[in-house]
Amino acid sequence: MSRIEFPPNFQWGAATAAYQIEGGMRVAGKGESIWDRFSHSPGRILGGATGDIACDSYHRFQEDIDLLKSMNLSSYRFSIAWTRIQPEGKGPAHRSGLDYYRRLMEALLEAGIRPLPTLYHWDLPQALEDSGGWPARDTAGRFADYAAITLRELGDLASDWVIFNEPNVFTALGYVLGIHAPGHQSLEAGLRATHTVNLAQGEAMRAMRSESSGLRIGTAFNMSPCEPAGDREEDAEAAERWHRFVNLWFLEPALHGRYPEAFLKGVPEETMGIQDGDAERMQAPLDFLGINLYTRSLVEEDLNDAYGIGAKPVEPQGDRAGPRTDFGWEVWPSALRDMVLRITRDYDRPVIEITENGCSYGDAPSAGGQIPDTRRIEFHRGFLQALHQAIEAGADVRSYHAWSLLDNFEWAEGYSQRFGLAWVDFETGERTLKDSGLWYGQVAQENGFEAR
Ligand code: IFM
Repeated sequence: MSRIEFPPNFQWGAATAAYQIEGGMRVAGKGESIWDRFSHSPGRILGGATGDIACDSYHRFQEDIDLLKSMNLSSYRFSIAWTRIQPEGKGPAHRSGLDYYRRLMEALLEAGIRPLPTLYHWDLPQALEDSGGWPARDTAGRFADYAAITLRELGDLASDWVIFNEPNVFTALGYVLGIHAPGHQSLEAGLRATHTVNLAQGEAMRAMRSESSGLRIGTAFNMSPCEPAGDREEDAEAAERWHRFVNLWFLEPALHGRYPEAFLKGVPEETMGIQDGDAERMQAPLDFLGINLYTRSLVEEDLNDAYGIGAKPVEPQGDRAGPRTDFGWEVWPSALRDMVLRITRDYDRPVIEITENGCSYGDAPSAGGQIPDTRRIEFHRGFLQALHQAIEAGADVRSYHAWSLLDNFEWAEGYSQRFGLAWVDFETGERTLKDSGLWYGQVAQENGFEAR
């Protein structure tokens, strides 16, 4: 057995998001978000679940911090609900919303834990959706105003900030596929949304920097290494185009002010509403790249795909396939190594933070109250081992955040998918560390573990 040792000062953390854990939907003047509206619309969420109460972290955040402490974690990634700061998505800051996040962040600092806030984890104010949502160019300016207000008021409590969570996911699922809020099904709206988000990323970064100095700013990109499904050259080219769309569509504009060549017929500039000067506006020289990674993508050529990318992901089959989580996602640990090394190679060794990685398994408390989620331990062990290989090969990775600290509201799946290191009893709100949480706490304390 050899020991896997992470670099000194490596940060061990866990992640959550406002709508998924906070509850407190009707308290202290909070405005309605697209997820409040969507989850209350019949037939949208499995079992009719909503985030009205969720893990009740709005009232129980000290218990969450106690869990982080008991696992020896030094970083907590959470998100700020825009509608607590600006209930209608514009106008002056709402004092009680700011006070909530101030109390949370002060308590984290008190516990010796880095607060790593995300400005946008999918909960757009409904009032902004009513005036066009992300497909409307104006939303970029509204977002930059919100970013400025938030940094003005809370910038003294955190130096490290994440702008967006998984822009490729919320634009595709919310505007093209319609399975997430706000539930639209329009390719054109989805493409326009991607451009507004890219503009917003640049504008928000400039606004944040003008409010507070010494910030480290990143975005959490949902990434997945794209491998050709077959041996044909066409599949290899399709996998490369898919990589550009899935992994780089929000990264290239930020770092280089341009869109990657993902589409067969070039970037659909007119559909996206690209204007003169946007190349400069989109630029956001990120200080670190957040990577959220769950699985790999196998891709084959499909010249009839709706986007015009000429590619589609396919399910791994037979002996090429890894085991599945309860969500059906393939467990493929080397995906994390491959993705981190590809980004390290192509972007001149950027600073990387793993902002999410985790798995859904439903293991429930045994009669003795213990939660024996051994598959989750194996999942994290495998991915951490792969991440360590990437670091050994030269990647500059500074942190790892398990998704998630708590079982929580898993979007369209309601409460059916449990990703937590801690079990949550949704009747009582009680939290109990699972065996994986106990194991992860030891890894954090020892900054490594014995390899198998
Ligand atoms: O729960 C989500 C999270 O909000 C964003 N990344 C993926 C997680 C699991 O689906």
